[in-house]
Amino acid sequence: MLTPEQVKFYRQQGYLAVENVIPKKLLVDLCRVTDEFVDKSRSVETHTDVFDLEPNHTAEEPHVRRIKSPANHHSVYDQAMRHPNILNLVSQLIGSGIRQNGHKLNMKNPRSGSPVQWHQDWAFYPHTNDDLLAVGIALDDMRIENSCMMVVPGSHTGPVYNHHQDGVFVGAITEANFTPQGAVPVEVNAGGISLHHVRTLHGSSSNTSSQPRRLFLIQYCAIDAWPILGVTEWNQFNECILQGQLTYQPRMIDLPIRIPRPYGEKEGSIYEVQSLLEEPLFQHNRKTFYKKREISE
Ligand SMILES: O=C(O)CCC(=O)C(=O)O
Repeated sequence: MLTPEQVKFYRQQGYLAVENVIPKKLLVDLCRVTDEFVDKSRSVETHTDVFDLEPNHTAEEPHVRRIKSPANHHSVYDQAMRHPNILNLVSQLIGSGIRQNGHKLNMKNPRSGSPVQWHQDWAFYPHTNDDLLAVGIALDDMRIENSCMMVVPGSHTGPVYNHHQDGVFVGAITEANFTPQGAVPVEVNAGGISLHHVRTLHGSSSNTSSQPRRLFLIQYCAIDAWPILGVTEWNQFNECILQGQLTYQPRMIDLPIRIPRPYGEKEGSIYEVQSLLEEPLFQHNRKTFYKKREISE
């Protein structure tokens, strides 16, 4: 269980790191299965329903930047997504009725790894209330050196930023003078988790270190939060309920949203969509913290 101090920290700061959440055996299994997936990626040359590939991916040297929807492809990921150690903590923050609305395993190989530009998850999936958060299961120790996620504390109560450029959704903040003022690293050891609120500003740089960085991200929603962009497949939607009963009375909160979300010439993963961004703050293969402050090359 989270302590009252941890709950207070999450409510005030919009993020939290919790150590020792995933049992050792499950962590070992997650790492092993992930290695197996990377090995399988040798047989593909372009993005698939399972793999999002780094530009330098080859059969000899596989570079996967994301396993898409991993819990749909292997029971070990599904087990982790439903693990009571996680659901009990998430319940304390968004209530006991929980639905998941997506999962992905983001990987940054040593001395490579695409950056994820600053964004708010709320721009991708606004709901009738914002009791939504993402949990990141750390498969490796997450440190600033190997490009752990960065967040701006308290930003979950601030503005909803523009993620559009020339009328299309680019999945990253496009406001001219935006700088992630006060950003901090979310450092956590392998087997621990990060949690961030759906409106918290976050992103991560390229990995210039010699250590890998693998983060299994799972998005959890309060069961009474209804997706404003709608539901395409009703049975599938309900299969995503992890705890609690379906409700026909979504809870509505007065919150800013930005829709619609027309895509430009790039669709697919966040990396693809963000590649249209004209002024990315994180640069490829550089550990740029943000525009005006470079912490290392
Ligand atoms: O992998 C990361 O550091 C952040 C990922 C993220 O925010 C995303 O995939 O939406």
